[in-house]
Amino acid sequence: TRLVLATHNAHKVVELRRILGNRLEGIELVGYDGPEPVEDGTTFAENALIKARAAFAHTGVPSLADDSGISVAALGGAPGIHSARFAGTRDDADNRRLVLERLDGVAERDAEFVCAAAFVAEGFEHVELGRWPGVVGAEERGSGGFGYDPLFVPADGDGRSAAELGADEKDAISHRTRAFTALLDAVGDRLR
Ligand code: ITT
Repeated sequence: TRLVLATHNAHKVVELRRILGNRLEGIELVGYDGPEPVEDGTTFAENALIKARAAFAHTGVPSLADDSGISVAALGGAPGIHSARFAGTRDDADNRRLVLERLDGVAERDAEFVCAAAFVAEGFEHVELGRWPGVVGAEERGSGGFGYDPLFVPADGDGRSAAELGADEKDAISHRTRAFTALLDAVGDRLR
């Protein structure tokens, strides 16, 4: 059996292979380099479904997609679904800098990572959300992970940023793990 990972983000592919690998033995996870749909949904869940539907339409192979980002309470939930292009480009360093700039002098730094995990197959679709609460730190710390990880200090941790965690530590509690674990639990045998 094959499953398409409907993302162009290489960091997500790495994490998804780790997260899904041990749960999907015997299933081949294939990458996706087909057309990218317009992500014009208004929620993480809608955009994840848009991406999974586009990949299924293009490949005919049951498809998984991930739409994710960071929501900062003091910024009214921004960057949220606009996380990938918050600073106008797709540059992660620019995006991080802009978040720190917007939070300059702001004491209330609650944030959460959110991931929507979508599965689309013939006549069937399902989406689950995963959340990872924390705060935006005062500055960037660590070199692991990707995207906003150097800024994000998990609430359930020991003060290290997500980029200071080992891959196994991030996988144990991340929004992506929570979303895809819930998806596999809900969809189960349909993946096979
Ligand atoms: P695809 O749509 O092709 O999957 P993308 O990078 O455009 O790839 P999104 O639209 O879902 O994906 O944007 C997600 C952004 O949120 C991404 O660029 C990261 O900056 C950030 N992000 C998501 N998960 C993250 C994580 O685990 N750690 C740090 N940043 C994350």
